[in-house]
Amino acid sequence: ENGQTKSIQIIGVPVDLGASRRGTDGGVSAVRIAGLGEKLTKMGYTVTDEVDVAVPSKESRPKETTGNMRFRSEILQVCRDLAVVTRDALTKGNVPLVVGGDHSLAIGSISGIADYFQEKGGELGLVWFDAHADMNIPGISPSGNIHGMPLSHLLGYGDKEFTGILSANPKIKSENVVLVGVRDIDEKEKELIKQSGIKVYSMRDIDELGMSRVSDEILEIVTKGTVGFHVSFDVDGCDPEVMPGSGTLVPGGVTYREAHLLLEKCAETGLMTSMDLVELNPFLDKGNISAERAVSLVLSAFGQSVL
Ligand code: 4U7
Ligand code: MN
Ligand code: MN
Ligand code: MN
Repeated sequence: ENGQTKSIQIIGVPVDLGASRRGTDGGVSAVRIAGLGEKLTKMGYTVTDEVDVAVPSKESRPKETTGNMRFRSEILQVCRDLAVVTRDALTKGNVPLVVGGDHSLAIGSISGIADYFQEKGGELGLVWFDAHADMNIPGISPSGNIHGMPLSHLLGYGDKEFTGILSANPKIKSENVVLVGVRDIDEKEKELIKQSGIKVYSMRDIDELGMSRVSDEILEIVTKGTVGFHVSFDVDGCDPEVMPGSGTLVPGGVTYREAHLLLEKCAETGLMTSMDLVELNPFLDKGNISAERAVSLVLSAFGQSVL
């Protein structure tokens, strides 16, 4: 397309410690079996050696059925390791494509990416596609599950060790963040969202304005004053009929076509720096349909078009 081949590094993070339900660790395999690497190569990308971040299994760790931040130390280690991996990928000229795993991993992936650009004096934009806001912090979270807490920590709220991965600075500024697809927010989480000032496009906004206009508005926000933007794509932002293979389904979500449109428009800006694909759970899926659809969506984000 532009003559020069872009290089992508797929980073597997088989973590499910951040969620109550077992099985998101299998999301990494599901996406690979659906042909992610091969299909990106077919599009003309160079896909460099895939790497995995090591994650302990729930069964190998002492039980933690309650608590403010379940499996805190294990997930902190995973996020610290992952941050170094995403930062190094960018240093080597590769676009990090992080495949999970539950959404707790985004604290690590985005910390590494934001740190890389911060070092160069640039701010990172962030599109957070999700049925949930992921703005809980320990003490207000109703579940203690860290997959409900990544966005707050990237904005500098919550546990100091998680906000301080690689550097003490908040990784993302609230003015550079947009949440889209949201339809399930906890009571106290709502207050933190308001306090933070991040822009939220709910399902109602998509209904009223249409995904085309919503996407344009989102992209204006995340590209304004930034070096580019990361897309953190939680598959549960899509409707459960589109993505049955996920653990925290909420009816009334984004359609398959709307999700494609948003991601096609992300690609068109030429400013997407990196992406997470999270919350796939193949044990809840019908065949491997959710992973196959997720791969197709990722291809759109990387510029696949019909013509
Ligand atoms: B996901 C929840 F209470 N808000 O914090 C919580 F409803 O990464 C769900 O978006 C979080 O899938 C969902 O546990 C996290 C709950
Ligand atoms: Mn999420
Ligand atoms: Mn979610
Ligand atoms: Mn989920």
